[in-house]
Amino acid sequence: MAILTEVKQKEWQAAVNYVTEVYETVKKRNPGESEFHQAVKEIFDSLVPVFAKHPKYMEQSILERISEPERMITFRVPWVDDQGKPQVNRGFRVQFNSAIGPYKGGLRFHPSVNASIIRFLGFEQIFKNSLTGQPIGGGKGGSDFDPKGKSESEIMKFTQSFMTELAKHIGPDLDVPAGDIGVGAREIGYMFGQYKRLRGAHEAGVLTGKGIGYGGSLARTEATGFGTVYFVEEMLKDQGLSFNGSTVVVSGSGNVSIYAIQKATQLGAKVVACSDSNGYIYDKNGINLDTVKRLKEVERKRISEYVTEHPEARYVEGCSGIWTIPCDIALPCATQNEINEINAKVLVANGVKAVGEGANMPSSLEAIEVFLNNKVLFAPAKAANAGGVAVSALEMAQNSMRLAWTFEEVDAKLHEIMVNIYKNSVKAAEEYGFPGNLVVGANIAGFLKVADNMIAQGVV
Ligand code: NDP
Ligand code: 2IT
Repeated sequence: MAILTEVKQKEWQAAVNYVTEVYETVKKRNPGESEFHQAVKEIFDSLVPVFAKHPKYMEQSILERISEPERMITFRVPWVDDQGKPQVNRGFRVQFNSAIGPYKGGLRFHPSVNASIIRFLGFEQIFKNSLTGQPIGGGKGGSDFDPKGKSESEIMKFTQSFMTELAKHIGPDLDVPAGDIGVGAREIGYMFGQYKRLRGAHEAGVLTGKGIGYGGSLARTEATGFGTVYFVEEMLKDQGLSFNGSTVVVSGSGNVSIYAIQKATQLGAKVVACSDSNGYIYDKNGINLDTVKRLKEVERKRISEYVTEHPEARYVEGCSGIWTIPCDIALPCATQNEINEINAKVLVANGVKAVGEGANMPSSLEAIEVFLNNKVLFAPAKAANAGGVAVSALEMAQNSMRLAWTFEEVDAKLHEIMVNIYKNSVKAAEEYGFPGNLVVGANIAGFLKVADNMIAQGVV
């Protein structure tokens, strides 16, 4: 027995050494890319039990291969503003991994976009897409273009110029972009139009999140927010808890937030706060989603405007203060690293029972530690927000079949996918010795499928 333990310790140490070594190489190869390093660290650390049990992945240099994108494209995006002045932005597309399907992942338009952000998002997407059970590889893209304050015509000109270059690198069986921060139905529409014009063909499956009239899927708009709530619902159910009667805080007020608020409310929760990058609103009686939808989806205004229509609510400048509001369930749905260690400690002190990540990497590594150490039920982004890309894959399937499912059909498939992701994450966590730790479980379950299929396809 003592010998067995010693052998196990040796294997564990070999796995730790391997992960540490490859992580150092990743840092050296991608200097200064802190978000990418953070995403890599979280995943690599979770995989130690896998390498300790199955040294074949180390022998196959799987981490070295999986952390280097198959292709990273950067390009100039020139456009002319309304004053007639030429402007230049930088465009990106990372085609990270195609082991289980064509590259798939969103496009982000935000001034903070750089190589680190794109690489972190693309890396996470590999494992998230694997978890969905759909045949999609990992990719991501975007630009440092700031859509805020731009006219309709500037948005169209920029978006067309962006697609003029991107079109050379994408296709329904090659790489299928969709939306993310700053890219919604309007931008997807302009991009699809430009792609169609350049290709001279209506290849519906080249983009997802399209309008319903030209190949979009019903329930794609709702999918990420709904999916996050479906996942958290499963996690709560396992502990005899539910959304019904709970107080919920949702950060952001964009696509993911709005539909997370809608579904949580439908399940009987009271959502008391949401935010944008300037500040947050707090309405103790529950926020009025119709107002938020109109302000954000139609009028494209700031969330501060909410209080002029609802004087009973309060607006507070600065978005991180939202985490000081006592709640049972927190759903960060805005952006990366929006919950730091201090925010996490305050949430715990105020009695938070569950955290569900609708955004990508919204909790810092230290914040995740705080949640796990304090037995907060924690639904990690890769698993919890996979509903968006899952329904994107269903959109691709409908495009290939040239037919359209009803809202109810797509929503039922989404629900089933989220339940399966939850079950598979729980199972992997248990099997590898970390019961209840969904960070470890989701990372391992997502990794194994990709790694096995990379090995099956040889060193490419
Ligand atoms: P939207 O552009 O629709 O909304 C983003 C929201 O987050 C806005 O309220 C925005 O405020 C706020 N926000 C953005 N950047 C910051 C920032 N730096 N600081 C504070 N607040 C910020 O994007 P989505 O809802 O689509 O995306 C939100 C998150 O969900 C992202 O992390 C994205 O990667 C992730 N995600 C999205 C999916 C999708 O299908 N759309 C799928 C899976 C994950 P403001 O208006 O002031 O900028
Ligand atoms: O982060 C994400 O999963 C998305 N932005 C959605 C990607 C997609 O292809 O639907």
